[in-house]
Amino acid sequence: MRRVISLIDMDCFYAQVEQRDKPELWGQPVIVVQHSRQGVEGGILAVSYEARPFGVKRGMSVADAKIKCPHLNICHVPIGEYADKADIQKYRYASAEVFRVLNNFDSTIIVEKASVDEAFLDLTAYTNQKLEEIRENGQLEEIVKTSLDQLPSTHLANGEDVKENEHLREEFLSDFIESSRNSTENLLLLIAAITVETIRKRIRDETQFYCSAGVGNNKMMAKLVCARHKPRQQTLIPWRNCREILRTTPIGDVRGFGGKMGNRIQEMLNITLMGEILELDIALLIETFPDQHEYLRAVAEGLDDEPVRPRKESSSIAVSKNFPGKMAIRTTGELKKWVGGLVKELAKRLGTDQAENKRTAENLVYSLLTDDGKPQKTLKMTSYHPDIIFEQVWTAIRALNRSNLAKNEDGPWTPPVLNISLSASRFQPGIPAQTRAITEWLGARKREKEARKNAVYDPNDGRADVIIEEPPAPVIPASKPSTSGPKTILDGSVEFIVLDDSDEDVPAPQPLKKPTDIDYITVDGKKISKQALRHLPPDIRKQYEHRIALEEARALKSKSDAKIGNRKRTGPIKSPVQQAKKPKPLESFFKKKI
Ligand code: DCP
Ligand code: MG
Repeated sequence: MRRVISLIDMDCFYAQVEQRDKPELWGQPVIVVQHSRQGVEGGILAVSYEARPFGVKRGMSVADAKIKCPHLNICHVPIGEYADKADIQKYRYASAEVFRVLNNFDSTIIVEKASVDEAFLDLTAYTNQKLEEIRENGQLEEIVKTSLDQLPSTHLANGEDVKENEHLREEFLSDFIESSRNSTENLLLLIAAITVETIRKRIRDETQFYCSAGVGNNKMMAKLVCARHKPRQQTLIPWRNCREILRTTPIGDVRGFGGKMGNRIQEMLNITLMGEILELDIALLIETFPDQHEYLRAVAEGLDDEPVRPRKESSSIAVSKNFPGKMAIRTTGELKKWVGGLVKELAKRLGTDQAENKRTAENLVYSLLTDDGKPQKTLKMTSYHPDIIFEQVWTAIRALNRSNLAKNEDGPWTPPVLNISLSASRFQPGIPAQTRAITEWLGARKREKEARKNAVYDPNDGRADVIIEEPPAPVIPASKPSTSGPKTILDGSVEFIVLDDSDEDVPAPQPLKKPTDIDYITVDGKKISKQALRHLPPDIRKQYEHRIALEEARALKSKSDAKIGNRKRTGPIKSPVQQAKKPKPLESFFKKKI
């Protein structure tokens, strides 16, 4: 049985997001531009359909685009909070709105997120079920008769469709509808096309965004025909028309053949169109592509069995920054600054992802692109704390400097770095206590700042944004809270993080116990319960424990000094400069300004 697959692709997505933000831009030529750096305007990422007839294209310089379309409206991608780079979060949120519609439409439809603005839908089960219902209810004739009216933005891909007018569009569709009386396969596609019209309308109603779609028997054909009648249209490709469409399709237009593979086929076989593969001498095809000749012939016939995989979240979260040409990074200090900014951005995105999707990355891959290769390494992710991620990544990266000169922050970095990428992957369900402790400590600190005056106890387990305000009096729960996760407790002067981990029996915080100095340590001006220590990664915990021991020894010493006065002072008296405390490694670790 052939499958029923659709690809939905948002029209000029970033441009629509900007148009929705500024409604006066609807119907206007709009481009979305990467933010400028060092005064140079960034590249064009999205072009509204109103600007396209002027010849404005993605990748073109803004100056050229303005010459082509003088009344062009230019929108900029916001700059990130941490790194001087684009922040595409608002487009991601817009994308999430679209995916909410898709995921909620019907539970029998499999939705695969293919990119920020593209989704594959497997409608096989849905359309078969619908067809059964239609047959049971004797509605077949009615559906066939009314379907043309239900397909106002649908085109039938038959080769002639690219030059069709409205009259021809209806004629081609009517022929197909007629054929579906005797073909279950076509009837299923017809039901799918009507359903996709409904889904697109729902996306429009709920998000204001327009999109286009392709409907066919597999991912490759659905994707290929989606682009045929953009924007705000959809295209249906019946199985019998696949060969004809591929006959005239440039090889690079087919999904998976836009890169190296497509180029190799064109160069080695001296062809440009997908259909030409079927016209080649088969012996030549086997000789040139001994391992892939069968696959290539199948593609040229329109076959593709790649499943639609239910995928709501991306399988990796990555941040990356290019430093092309003269912008290449050449000093350790600059590299450190960028790695720091990217780590903060990554940590922020990972934190959001963790809260939304209740999952945690296990791996962290860094890579540095240089003219002399692309060193990369996979690290185990021990924490979502940006300082800890930075420490791990920077420790690994700093060893890559090949300069023979001083390797301090002012020193040179060779070879110059053209791109930095950090990617977190291998997501596992859940939030490990260790990660949670640190992430939520940071979250709790942020919330405390906002609600310092009134908040006493966060009953939302550190996970929700809600803080119950104005309780009758400062209350600290006397018994162990039933939910797991850190609790933030304020007694007016001292702020504590008390961790409640389900697999360890943590004594409940005792009401109104006034802390002694050694119940907590101070990091970055905040007092942290020592109970929190055992949730930290072992290496960090060791540093803490060492520091506590030092503090306790120091406290004892100053007590005894106070008793005996300064009589026993030995050694030379230190100057104020010498006396100025050297920052402790741990302190600087947590306070690091990067
Ligand atoms: N995008 C980007 N950089 C690229 C390609 C795309 O930042 N090299 C962003 C901007 C696009 C969005 O992703 O708006 C979706 O990409 P599409 O390829 O789907 O292009 P559009 O949605 O802009 O236009 P179309 O209507 O052709 O799909
Ligand atoms: Mg798009």
